[in-house]
Amino acid sequence: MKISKVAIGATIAGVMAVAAIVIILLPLQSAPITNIRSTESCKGSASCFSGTVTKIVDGDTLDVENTRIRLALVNTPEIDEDWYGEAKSLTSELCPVGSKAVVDEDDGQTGGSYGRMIAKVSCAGKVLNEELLKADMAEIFTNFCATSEFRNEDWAREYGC
Ligand SMILES: [Ca+2]
Ligand SMILES: [Ca+2]
Repeated sequence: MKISKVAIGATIAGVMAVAAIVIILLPLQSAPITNIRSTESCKGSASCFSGTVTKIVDGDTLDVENTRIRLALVNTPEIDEDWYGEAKSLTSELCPVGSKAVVDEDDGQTGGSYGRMIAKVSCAGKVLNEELLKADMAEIFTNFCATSEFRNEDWAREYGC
């Protein structure tokens, strides 16, 4: 009898110790990670993250946390073309270096483009891809309408997809 009581006591103590460890460790396991799928809206299952804008390369290309991003479905003028500077300035205004951007990788183009991730970028709630089209600073890349994850979004359809 004595032995079994001791055994029961030891078992209860053991279970409580394990429970305490689980309770302590659970919050650590659910600590936030860089993937922000649960808190911000991203489409598909490819990369989705938020981070600081670190460089504006040109109107349709920028670095977010040192990942080079090529905007999906839009094309702004190259350095030797008219409106190059204006398009780059608009991107700098909407997504200034140091501000936060949300990057939603194009699930239809996960292969990227020349080492750049193809994505939809949002800054302060505005979709950069859409704003460039609205301001007439970019053309829609109709060649990629068939493959892009974003082809059915209002802005893509409105400008030619
Ligand atoms: Ca996506
Ligand atoms: Ca371009």
